[in-house]
Amino acid sequence: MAPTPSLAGLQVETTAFPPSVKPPGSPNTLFLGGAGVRGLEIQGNFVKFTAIGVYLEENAVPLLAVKWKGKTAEELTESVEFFRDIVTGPFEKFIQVTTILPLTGQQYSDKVSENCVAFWKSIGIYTDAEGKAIEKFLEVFKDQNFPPGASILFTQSPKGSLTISFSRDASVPEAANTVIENKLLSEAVLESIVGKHGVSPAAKQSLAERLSKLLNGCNESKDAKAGNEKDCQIAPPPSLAGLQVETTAFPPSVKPPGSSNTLFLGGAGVRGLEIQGNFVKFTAIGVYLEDNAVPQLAVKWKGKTAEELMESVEFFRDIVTV
Ligand code: HCC
Repeated sequence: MAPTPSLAGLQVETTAFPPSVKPPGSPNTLFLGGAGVRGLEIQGNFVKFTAIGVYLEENAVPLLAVKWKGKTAEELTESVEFFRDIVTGPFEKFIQVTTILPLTGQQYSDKVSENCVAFWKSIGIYTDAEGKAIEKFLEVFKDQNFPPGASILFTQSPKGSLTISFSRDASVPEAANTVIENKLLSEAVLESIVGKHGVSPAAKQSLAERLSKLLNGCNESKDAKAGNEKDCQIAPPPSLAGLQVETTAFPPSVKPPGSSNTLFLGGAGVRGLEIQGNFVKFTAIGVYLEDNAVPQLAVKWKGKTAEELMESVEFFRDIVTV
C-alpha cells in the first residue's frame, strides 16, 4: 500500500478543493495533486472561466518516483514528459472543473472536444472510435448549463473509462451521470488541461510543485523518521491558503461584520468531545487575525518551531491578548 500523501487542500478563487475526495463511481480516495484557474486573455484582460482541481490515486506517487524523484518543481513544470506520465500513468484520476463564469454545456464541450481532436491530430491518431467517443461526449453536455459554482467531474479509470458527473456546487455526488469507454478520450481530457498545450498553466505549476515535494522525501512509509510528516506538509503561501475542516471551507481571508479590515486565517480545527470512547465532532472553528499580528508576535516568537509554539501557553495567551 502506498502511504497517504500529507497534503493541504487548495483554494482557487472561490472554490475550496479538499485534500482528498472519493470520486463518483469509484471505491477509492484520491489526493489533490494540484489545482489552478483556466482563463483566457480577452482584450488585454485575463478572464478566469473555471477552477480546475486534479486528484490522483495514491500509487501515482511511487509510480512517478521511478523517473521523477529528485527533480525540482521547475524541472517538472517544464517537462512535457512528466505531464504525459501523469496523463497516461496506470492510476485513477479525478478532475473537478468548477465554473467561475457561467458556461453552457455546449460551450464547454465544444472547447474540450476541439482541444482533444487537436491533440490527437498532433500525434497522428484519430480513428472512428475516437470520433464516436467525441459525439457521445458532446451529447452528454448538450442540455447542461453551468452557472458560476457548478462543477463538471471526470473520473478516469486506469483501464480507460471516462465517467462524467455534474454537481450544482463544488460537492461531489455519489452517483455518476455517464460512462464513456474510450481510453484516448479519457486521457485527452486531462492532456487538454495539463498537457503540452494545456489550458491551465496554473494547474500544471501547482501539480509540479506539490508532486516535487511528495517525490522528494515525502514518499516514505508513515512510520519513517519522526518529523518527516511535518516537513511534507504542502501548503500554499499563508496569504493564499484557506483551510478545509470537515465540510467547512474557511477562506484565506475575511472582512468581519462591523470592521473595515481584512483578516487572514490564523488557523482552524474541530471542537469535539470524547463520548463513550468516540471523538464526536461538534463544530469547526476558524480563527482570523489582523495582519499586524505577525510582526507583533514575531518580536517574541520568531524562530520557534511549530512544536514549541504548540506547547507554549504563553504563545496562545499572546494571540488572545495582543
Ligand atoms: C479543456 C478546454 C477548456 C476547459 C477545460 C478543458 C475549460 C473551458 C472553459 O477544462 C471555457 C471558457 C470559455 C468558453 C468555453 C469554455 O475550462 O467560451 O480542454
